[in-house]
Amino acid sequence: MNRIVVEQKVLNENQRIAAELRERFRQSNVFCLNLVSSPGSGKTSLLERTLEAWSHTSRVAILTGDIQTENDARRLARFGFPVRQITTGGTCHLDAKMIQKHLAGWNLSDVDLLLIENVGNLVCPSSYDLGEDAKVVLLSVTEGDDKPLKYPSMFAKSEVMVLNKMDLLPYVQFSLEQARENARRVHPGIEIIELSCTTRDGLDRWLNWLQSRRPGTPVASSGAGVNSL
Ligand SMILES: Nc1nc2c(ncn2[C@@H]2O[C@H](COP(=O)(O)OP(=O)(O)OP(=O)(O)O)[C@@H](O)[C@H]2O)c(=O)[nH]1
Ligand SMILES: [Mg+2]
Repeated sequence: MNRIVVEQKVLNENQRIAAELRERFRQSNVFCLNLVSSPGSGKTSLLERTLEAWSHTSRVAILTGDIQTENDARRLARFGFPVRQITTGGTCHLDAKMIQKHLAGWNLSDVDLLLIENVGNLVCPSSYDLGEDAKVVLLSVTEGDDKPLKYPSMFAKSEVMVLNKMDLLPYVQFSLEQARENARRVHPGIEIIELSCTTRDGLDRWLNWLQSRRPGTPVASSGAGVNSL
């Protein structure tokens, strides 16, 4: 019983800070995406493929969450955009306060698109609003097509499901049809984008979705993400 009361307070406080962040993003015209998935589904890989498609002059910034390491920030820093690692020290999700703290010193009027990579976890991040415009959930074909039903909150709250590692489809027991149906059972309107961060097939659909959702996001430089599944 006590645990429920404490959780409620934490979530209310998070909601308050998330609302402040959302207002700041609105005032600075920043479009913010929160990428969520199990560990290893390919969040950092998708960000790598996305950043490499854009010119360095694009007004993009990235916050990446991890329980312990700075590996992801190091991977993403290679593309020349401002990147900050949020190391949670054990906490299994990002919260709005962490975002607020790690935005310090960044002038949001210089940013059109803020990409947040959440900690790899298909449960907890769904409870913590970060002030984002949209959540994007990644599911890789190695994880099983039943995941939308087993972890419904994450899929219900996400605008898009990116089905990643499509290059591995021939080698695993994963029904695309079932995965799509399961996702639509928990979220009838969910957008589904199938791609492979390794082969880059399907990446154009992801880049096009970003463009359509937020006109003004960078256009892919020629040759990037041109293959379709
Ligand atoms: N075959 C294949 N491997 C992929 C693909 N995308 C990512 N990987 C591999 O999957 C592993 C995990 O990818 P990451 O991008 O680090 O995944 P993540 O979701 O950021 O992981 P966490 O930050 O630990 O939650 C790496 O070895 C990637 O090379 C893909 O499309 N196909
Ligand atoms: Mg990562």
